[in-house]
Amino acid sequence: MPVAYVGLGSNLAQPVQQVKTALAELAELPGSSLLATSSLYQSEPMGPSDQPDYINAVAALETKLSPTDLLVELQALENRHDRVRQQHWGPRTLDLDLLLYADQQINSPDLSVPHPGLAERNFVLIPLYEIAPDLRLPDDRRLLDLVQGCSQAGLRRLEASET
Ligand code: ROI
Repeated sequence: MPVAYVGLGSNLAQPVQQVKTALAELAELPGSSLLATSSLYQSEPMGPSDQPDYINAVAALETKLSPTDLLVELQALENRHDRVRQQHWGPRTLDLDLLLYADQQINSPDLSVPHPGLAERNFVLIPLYEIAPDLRLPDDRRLLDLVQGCSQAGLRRLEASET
């Protein structure tokens, strides 16, 4: 079965709780099982800085769902968390990004895989590396090299006692 990686982010309405609940809900998606979840990380906002820090994590799912069907499920899950799209790159209760789907490269109007921001975002790379240290991107770049090239500034792994 294909393995997909999903990035989670929240900076509103009890972000730690949002992310923990969403991880539990990912485990319940149809035709899917949760293989691994990263620690939770606190990260400074990318984009406008007049918003709270984010809580980020990454999950690995084994799934029978196609990339499009998985995207539909992720969007439904976001909406159940009262996701409202306000300003571009503004705060959000829950953001679920389909980061990777097996070794597929997809460029359609509503889905780009790998996620276009993946290689530049330490709050994605570091949690992903925690659960998939040997991963290569579909273009054969090693995750390790991307991690070594990214700054860890503004990113902090939460201790279990903080979650
Ligand atoms: N910044 C951080 N640190 N974490 C996110 O998950 C995140 N998500 C976003 C934008 C607004 C780009 N900034 C973020 O969508």
